[in-house]
Amino acid sequence: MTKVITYGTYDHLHQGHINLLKRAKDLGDYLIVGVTTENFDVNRGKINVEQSLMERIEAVKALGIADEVFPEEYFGQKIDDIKRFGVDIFTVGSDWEGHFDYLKEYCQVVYLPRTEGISSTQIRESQSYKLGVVGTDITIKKFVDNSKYVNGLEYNSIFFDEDVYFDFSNISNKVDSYDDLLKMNDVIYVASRPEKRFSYIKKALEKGKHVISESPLSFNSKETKELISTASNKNLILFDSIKTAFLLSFSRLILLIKSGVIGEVKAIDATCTSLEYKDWILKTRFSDSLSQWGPVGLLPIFKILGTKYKTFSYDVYEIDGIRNAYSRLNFEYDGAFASLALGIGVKSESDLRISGTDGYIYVPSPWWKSEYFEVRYENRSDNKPYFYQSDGEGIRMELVHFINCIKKQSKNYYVEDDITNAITSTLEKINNIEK
Ligand code: C2G
Repeated sequence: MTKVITYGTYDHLHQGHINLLKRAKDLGDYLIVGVTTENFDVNRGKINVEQSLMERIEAVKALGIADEVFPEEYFGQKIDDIKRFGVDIFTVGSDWEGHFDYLKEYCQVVYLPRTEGISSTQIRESQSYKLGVVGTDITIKKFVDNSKYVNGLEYNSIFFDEDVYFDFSNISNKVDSYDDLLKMNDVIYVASRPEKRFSYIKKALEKGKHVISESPLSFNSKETKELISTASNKNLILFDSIKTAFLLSFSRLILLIKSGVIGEVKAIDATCTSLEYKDWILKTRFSDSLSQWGPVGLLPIFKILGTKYKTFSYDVYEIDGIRNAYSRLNFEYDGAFASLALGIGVKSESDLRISGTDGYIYVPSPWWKSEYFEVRYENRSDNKPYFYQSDGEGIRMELVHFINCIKKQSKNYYVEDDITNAITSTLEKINNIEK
């Protein structure tokens, strides 16, 4: 019996895939098909896959061509599989010509002709959304750069609503008014100063546009609730943009904690500081430590301990005339504490520690974009490092999820509405008193 093996993502299974699977089957008597997992695809730079692993496996199985279907999870697995299944022929489409020649040591390698004129990318791009940007925040650069990697989203134009501080010369197509921006685009990215976000978001939603906005959406609980309910009533997607939530390492860390690897969580200590944009903030008064760092700092606390803290206290300090340039926030929960230090005029070790009854998790500085963390125990030999690659500091995955939510009319489950509301209401408590 001649055993043949082939691999693929098979996102939105199409005629090209089907032709290839038939040709592969014709090479022998028994066809084995490896379907890539989400994790493996992200690691090999394929971030736009829309269907889940189960959906893709089911679709391949339903064709009835393959005798066996299984997940492909890691680099190097092909060698293992070939040995494990006793494979005679490895095959893929001619787009991979030469790439898998290293497998010739283990079996015959055949590159089959590819079907021209059809691809998963084409199917995913068949509905592409035009992206308009409003604001002057430094994050715009990274955001527009990373949007290029996302199928179904196409940067279109920008409205600078005030004098720009940074060199945005790489960003083309400036428009003269927010109304023009709304007319030309399907989705709006709001990166203005915090106090202007509410009115931009509100107007965009009223015009039927999906919105992704820097966080916090507002410093007023009523306003944030209003935006969330307007979006929901109009079946529009509103994303409270906190990139860290989409970092693979951060989302895996949350799952690990929920599965009990460090026991019961008793304390969370997070520090977020940077001097990088101090000059900008001093000159433009664009933000302070609370608006700059508050949402990301609060994210692990609310994700792990929930949004219903028992007590909340804080201290804020002025530096160089910036109100709230350094702040410390303390939360008390039933049986747990959390503390947060946020600074734009102070530099400190910006790490994250989550302490539990069995051990703790350490995420090194700068933890909000770290691809690495460690689970540590009393007995050091039990310590375990974790590494998860995420290109684009979470922005790419965030945009992919944003587009998927628009297409599937589903909710953002990385930053849920109760977290968005709790971020606003917590920052509001400080702002009300500090005004
Ligand atoms: N294919 C094809 N014709 C097309 C599109 C795809 O023959 N028009 C083939 C590809 O060459 C591949 C298979 O269909 O052999 C699956 O394609 P994808 O789902 O795009 O998967 P791919 O990224 O090519 O993964 O470990 C994974 C493998 O390396 C291949």
